[in-house]
Amino acid sequence: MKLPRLSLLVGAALAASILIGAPLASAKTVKVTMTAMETDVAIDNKGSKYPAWTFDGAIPGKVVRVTEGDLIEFTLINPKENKNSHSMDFHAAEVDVLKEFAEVKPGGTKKFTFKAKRAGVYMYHCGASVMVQHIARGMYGTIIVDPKEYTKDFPKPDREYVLMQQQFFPDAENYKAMLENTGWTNSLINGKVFHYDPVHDPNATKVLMAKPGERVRIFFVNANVNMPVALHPIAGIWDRVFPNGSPKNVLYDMQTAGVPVAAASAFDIVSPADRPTNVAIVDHTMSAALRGAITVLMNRPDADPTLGKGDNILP
Ligand SMILES: [Cu+2]
Repeated sequence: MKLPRLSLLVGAALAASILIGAPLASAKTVKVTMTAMETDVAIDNKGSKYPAWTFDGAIPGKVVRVTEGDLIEFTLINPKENKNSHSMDFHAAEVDVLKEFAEVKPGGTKKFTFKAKRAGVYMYHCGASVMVQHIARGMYGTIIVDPKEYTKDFPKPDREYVLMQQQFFPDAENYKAMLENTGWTNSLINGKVFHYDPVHDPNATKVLMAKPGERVRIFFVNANVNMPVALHPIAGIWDRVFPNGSPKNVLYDMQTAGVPVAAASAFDIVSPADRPTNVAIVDHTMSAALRGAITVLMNRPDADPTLGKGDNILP
């Protein structure tokens, strides 16, 4: 009689331990594949070409979006037609720089996995030597790790946009100038000079849009190789700033907030609900703003309902 009872107890304990571990079962496995491409891309609204190094042929690379706890299975393909080794450094990963982030020669492929343990917004970039050149030529992107749930302090926004800023060095081969921070002529926002600013560039056709009163969250990533960013919304105030995009880090009522090199933050703006307005999101560092780092956010009742929603966060 005693033995069956014991086995029941053991069985119950096993079931309990499995149940306690249950939340992990909801985490997803997300497969992400990128191909390093050495190719010409347009770096302004006129279509001027530049010999870029890219992930999948675009500056910046695609937005990777996962949820806290997810496992990312990543594959980097470096086609044999390329002349350089490339690599992947996800700032959201806690791994071994010499193993997971190692360089891949042309013709090679590398796979690694990591768990996205900490909610936030992070840069990813190529870390192959000379790293300054691989970033300055365009090998970077954004990975967003969403928290498992939104909260009162970290509410679900009405619209979301990703903005990545980069110092542009027209002499693509001169990595010494990149290291010495000389010779950069422009700031790129999501890969183009004045990408979303028809005020300063008549060739610009895009702006960010929202309806008056909506909460707009800007995931801002500083992909400059040397310069910090002072992000300010002209004619607005950041309702909240979340350094590193973490729900645990909340700053209220900020005019300007700094974003160091290779850092990222989430910036919330809620424009007045009773009138249409335009806001210019700038790196208030004047040498960057007037060289391309200005983005117009139009708040109007007839705002395009698809912009800043779903997959359309990097227009
Ligand atoms: Cu590279």
